Amino acid sequence: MKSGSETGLTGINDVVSIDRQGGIALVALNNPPVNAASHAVRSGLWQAIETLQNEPDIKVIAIYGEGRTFIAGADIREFGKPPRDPWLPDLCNFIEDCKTPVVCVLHGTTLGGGLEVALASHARVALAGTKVGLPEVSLGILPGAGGTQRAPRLAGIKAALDLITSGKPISANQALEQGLIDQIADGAPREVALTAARELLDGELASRRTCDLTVEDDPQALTAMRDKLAKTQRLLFSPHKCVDAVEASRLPREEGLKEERRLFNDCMDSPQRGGLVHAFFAERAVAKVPEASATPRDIRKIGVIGGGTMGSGIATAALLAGFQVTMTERDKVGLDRGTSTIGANLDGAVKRGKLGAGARDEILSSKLSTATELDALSDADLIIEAVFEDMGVKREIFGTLDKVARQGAILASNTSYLDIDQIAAATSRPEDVIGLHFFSPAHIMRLMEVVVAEKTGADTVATGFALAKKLKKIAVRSGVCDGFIGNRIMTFYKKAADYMMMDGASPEEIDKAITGFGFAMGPYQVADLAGLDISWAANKRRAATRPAEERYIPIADEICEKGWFGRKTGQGFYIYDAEGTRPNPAALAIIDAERAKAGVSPRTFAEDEIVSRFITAMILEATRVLQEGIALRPVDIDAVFLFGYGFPRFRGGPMHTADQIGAAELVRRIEDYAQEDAYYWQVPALLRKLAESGGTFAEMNEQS
Ligand code: TC6
Repeated sequence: MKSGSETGLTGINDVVSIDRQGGIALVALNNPPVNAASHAVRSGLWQAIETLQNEPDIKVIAIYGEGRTFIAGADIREFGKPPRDPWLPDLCNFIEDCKTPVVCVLHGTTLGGGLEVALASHARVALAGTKVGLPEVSLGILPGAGGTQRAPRLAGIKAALDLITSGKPISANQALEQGLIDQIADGAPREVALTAARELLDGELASRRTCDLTVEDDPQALTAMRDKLAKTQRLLFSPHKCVDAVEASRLPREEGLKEERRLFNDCMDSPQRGGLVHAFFAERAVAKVPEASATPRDIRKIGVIGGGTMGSGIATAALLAGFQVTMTERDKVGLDRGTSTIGANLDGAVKRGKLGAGARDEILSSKLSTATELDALSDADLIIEAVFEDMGVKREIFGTLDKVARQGAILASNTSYLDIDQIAAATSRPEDVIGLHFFSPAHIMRLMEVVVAEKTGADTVATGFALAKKLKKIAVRSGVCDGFIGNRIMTFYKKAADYMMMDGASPEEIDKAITGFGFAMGPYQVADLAGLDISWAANKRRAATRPAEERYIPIADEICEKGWFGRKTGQGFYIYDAEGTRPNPAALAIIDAERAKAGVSPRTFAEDEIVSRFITAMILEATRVLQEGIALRPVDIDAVFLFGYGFPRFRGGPMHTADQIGAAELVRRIEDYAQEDAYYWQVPALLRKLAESGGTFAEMNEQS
């Protein structure tokens, strides 16, 4: 402790200080950016409580946070490192046992360990607008600082189960209704802390120990939650442990806390925790790009060229973020179709609670305009082209934009494969040209690849990232190559699936193995949903440059030749009709015929072999993308697959998974598979280097 006095400020350490105001001690936390309960915060708070409870003049202790939030949780960066005393659970018990009443003032996003500190104190006041929650489950753990024991005591078992197993924050009003907090107040945290302390002294605010409350048993709520999780969170570990821990709140405090600790440790040991924490940081790490320090251009008006599914989705995303949008199409029919798709998208947003019912029509009438000429985009700050994938058409459009767009406007293409350098070369201002690759449905999917061409300006890149933030999307920087990061890797691993299909596995078996790994959909379910005609067109485009050594599987092309493009035509690899979804016997017949033609005698593939080949292929191509510098770091590839391709979050992404498997084992697998097809299965130099040096992709993230 630096100094002490009867009145005035005492600095406990760099992040915790005490201000004595008569009989009231205000304890301020100041650990930017989110007041995470780091070791310094925990030890500072411990010392503050220890000191103050031994000062007879101090009648109330009020804890509040400086900056944008009260404690937003345990410091996630300390996870996996050796624990340092005091532990958060011990600190919470220490606060609960404190002889002097303790009140916490909550503001911002009081989450996880932050809410647990508050639940352990003797009264809680939240600033209006505060969000509170126990999001630990989304990091693969449970609220292990007494949250599973104290939340049920205050809010009941059912509300605690919902809060803890969903991980979703609730509003201060909901928290008040549930009994998690005692009061909502207006003002600055310090001022509210002083008032709350005075009210506590006057008896206007009640003070009580949460552990003294008894939990009303609710076996029905526990069973209902277990049933729900068995269906919806089958593959996840921690949600089920959360329920067990809440159930233990029926025990006396010490026994319940012991059980919570046991279950918490099980979660900490689960590999899912590592994957989920990696995903949390991946989401934030991708914004750290070389161009981050450039000043983004001001974007207010957005032009979207094309009213198809993609164009309408992009326009919807922009409208939902409050931008003024002009959509162009070739004719009125196209515009009507686009406008009605946007209307339907906005209806969906209303249904999902993202938009108020009245706002839909207001947006359509005041924020959206349409035109059949590109001239209408002359005042747009950013123009996003989303027409079909044809280089000639795109170059023509960009040539025209070069003439009509205002100076300083950003010209973006939503192409999923094509060369942005070539598109940029159709203009006289390549520094303004960039790829903004959205994923369908564009108003829902969180990923956006920001494709940086050779001459793209740093401020153009920074604008892409700033736009993504406004659209609530996760932007990942990609270099130029066929398919950029995501589609390039997908095109490669899809071939591994096709080879297994040709050699004996059915599309259904492959999809089942991949969904069993945790993907929301298998590759053939995805292909049917995306439209088989899309990959058919890409296959035709690539046919001329396809290397002679490459094994080519024409099964999907033949399905397309029948006019079956997947879901949109009612059949593809599967049939979609009133009887439900099932394997398409005609597609299976095509597969049989192709095998016979190629002289393949089909063999069986176990589920783990399917997963191994699929994931190894994904990592193989991802490693090439990395060594070519298309992706900046392994974590960028993880983010692309987590947020754009349904990679199971609890596995942290392909590169995090690669580290779990180990580079040496991956090399061994590739060399093994290469005995059948030495052209497809080639060990990338970077992977071999990691295998030889014992290095990891995680280390590459840290070094970058
Ligand atoms: C827990 O409490 C367990 C308890 C039991 C123990 C026994 N730790 O998201 P932003 C960083 S588990 C360390 O961009 P926002 C973040 O990485 C925890 N660092 O801001 C970023 O750093 P960068 C339960 C953290 O305003 C910076 O802060 N709590 C933590 O959009 C800004 O973050 C949670 O799960 C942390 N806990 O959103 C809450 N939190 O600038 C996790 C953030 O170097 N956090 N950082 O990249 C969040 O949900 C959000 O960060 C937010 C603020 C809503 C608090």
